[in-house]
Amino acid sequence: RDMEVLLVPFGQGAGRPGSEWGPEALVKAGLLEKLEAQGCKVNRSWVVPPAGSSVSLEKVCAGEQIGAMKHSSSVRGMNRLLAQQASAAVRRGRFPLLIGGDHSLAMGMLAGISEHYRRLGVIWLDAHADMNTEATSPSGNMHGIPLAVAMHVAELKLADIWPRAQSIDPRHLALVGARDIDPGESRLMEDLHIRCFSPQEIKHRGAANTMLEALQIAQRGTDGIHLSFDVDSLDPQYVPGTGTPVQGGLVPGEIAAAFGVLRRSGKLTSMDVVEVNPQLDQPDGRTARLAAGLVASLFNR
Ligand code: DIR
Ligand code: MN
Ligand code: MN
Ligand code: MN
Repeated sequence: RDMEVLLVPFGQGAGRPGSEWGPEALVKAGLLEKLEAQGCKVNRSWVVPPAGSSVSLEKVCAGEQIGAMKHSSSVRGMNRLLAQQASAAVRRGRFPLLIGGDHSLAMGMLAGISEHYRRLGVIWLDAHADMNTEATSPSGNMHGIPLAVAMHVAELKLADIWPRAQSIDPRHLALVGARDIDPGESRLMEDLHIRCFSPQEIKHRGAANTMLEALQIAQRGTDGIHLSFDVDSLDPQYVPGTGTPVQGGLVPGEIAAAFGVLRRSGKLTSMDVVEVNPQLDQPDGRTARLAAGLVASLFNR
């Protein structure tokens, strides 16, 4: 498989620092070598603002603050750069794999990809629902709003990030592993009839069965499927290195089984792995190693 690995050392969408070191940790954990060993052609690029300094980041990202959201202008600026790269990767016929970084980066990814996959299905593997709006966000953190942005129900729209973007239809979205849902998110999920598979349901029915149903939701009537993998979907005992841990999460075997379903389907057209925070990880880097192994397993032939 011809892959475009987009390494984005950016964490300003999260409430605490550290996820900007995620790409380095995942590379160090051998993710790219694993992919290559499995026969993937890995084209890698670091997506950083020109000149790489925080000063130029602010310049690139100049713009007004949106409501009370923190770092909203730099998050938007970073996502514009990312959308451009993601779109270019699809145009070249490559599979875009984003390595973040915090989950606000999914906005740039979905913006760029949706230029090509106009009816994009999305599988969102996360402890959270990530569909607060600027009005409902209890934290002001941009990593809590990407799905509301993607569905064009927030103030910020995908089209503000990438002009040729297409919004995500809630009927083509499946949430997997969510167990920490804010009141505004819960209302939106009801209003839009969004399917959410809780860890409880996954444990009861089995991870493979659950993912089969999630896959059907993302596949029916769509022309591509994006998998968004927030590592906090896993239980904190396995992923100490993430910024917003929530008890009662999935075990690695459940993610592996769910990924097996996705791998065998051959339907994924893009992916991100986000919210690895090496500053919070154990010294042995176990969170990055676990995430690297699971991501690589998706592309094993
Ligand atoms: C919370 C946390 N719902 C918020 N969101 C996180 O800040 O809006 N998403 N951590 O991954
Ligand atoms: Mn998330
Ligand atoms: Mn999360
Ligand atoms: Mn209704």
